[in-house]
Amino acid sequence: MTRTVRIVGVPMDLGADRRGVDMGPSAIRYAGLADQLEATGLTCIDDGDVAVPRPEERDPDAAQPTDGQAKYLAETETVTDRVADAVSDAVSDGQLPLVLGGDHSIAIGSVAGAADADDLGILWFDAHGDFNTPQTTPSGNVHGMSLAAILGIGPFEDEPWAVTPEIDPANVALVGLRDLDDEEKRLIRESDVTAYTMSDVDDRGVTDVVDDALSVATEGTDGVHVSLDMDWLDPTEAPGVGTPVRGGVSYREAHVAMEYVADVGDQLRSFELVEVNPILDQHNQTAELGCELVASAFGKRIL
Ligand code: EXY
Ligand code: MN
Ligand code: MN
Ligand code: MN
Repeated sequence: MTRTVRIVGVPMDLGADRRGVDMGPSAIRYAGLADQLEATGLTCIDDGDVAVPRPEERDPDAAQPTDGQAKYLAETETVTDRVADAVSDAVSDGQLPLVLGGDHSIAIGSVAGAADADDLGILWFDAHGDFNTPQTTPSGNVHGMSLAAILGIGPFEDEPWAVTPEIDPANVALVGLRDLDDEEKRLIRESDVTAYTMSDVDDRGVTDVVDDALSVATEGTDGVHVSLDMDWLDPTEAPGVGTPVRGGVSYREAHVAMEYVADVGDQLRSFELVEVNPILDQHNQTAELGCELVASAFGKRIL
């Protein structure tokens, strides 16, 4: 890959319950992201962080809804617009945007910016479906709704800031599912997305599944957005995540999946690394592993 990588940090934690994921961008940089990318032969520009509304900037009177709603939706809209601008600017400059989270709600902005009025596919690595809506959510956390928001599922169809109309659900693949809510399962089944659970990975092997998932996201599209939620991996490999779930992929399974991503070459439109929460780690190992996986996705090879 010869493209220049544009790093965009998004210290966002309003979409999740546990504090700390706002430190993800710093932890990933501290883990040596720039060195990993340069060792892969890539030039990278670090645009710094998108501004996330600080507590003092928020409307003190805005009562945060209780369960069954979406918390911090106004702030998420602001962050979405800022992320979309940064990502769209990188794409229009012919660069490869690398978005660093921050909780998974930032994907709403990443995808909006990456689509750039083209037909974009999405490959979503995650233990979770992120397919809840404000009506079905058990937590009110937008990081559990971000893919539903992008696709305009349910009440999100009335939130134009959240929806990327260029995304056809038939070009969306989820890989690694193992923790879904009942209503979320129904919404996934009713949609045209392709969902590969960890049972599929067990049955077929990760390379077979990722190969198929990449076909779903690239065939008939102008490019693919890859969203890597670090809770896709097993918590023994990536403990520094806000919503860990046992039974994730191994270190080598994650790397070979990223090597398959690298094989799509210039069809890779944008990439995001999310849900790194360094305060839940022992030695920033989740951020370090995230940097390694990004390098594999951008072409680093063992030999
Ligand atoms: N399904 C649960 C919820 O909607 O609250 C948990 C979601 C976790 C989402 C993480 C980012 O992947
Ligand atoms: Mn520009
Ligand atoms: Mn997620
Ligand atoms: Mn997740």
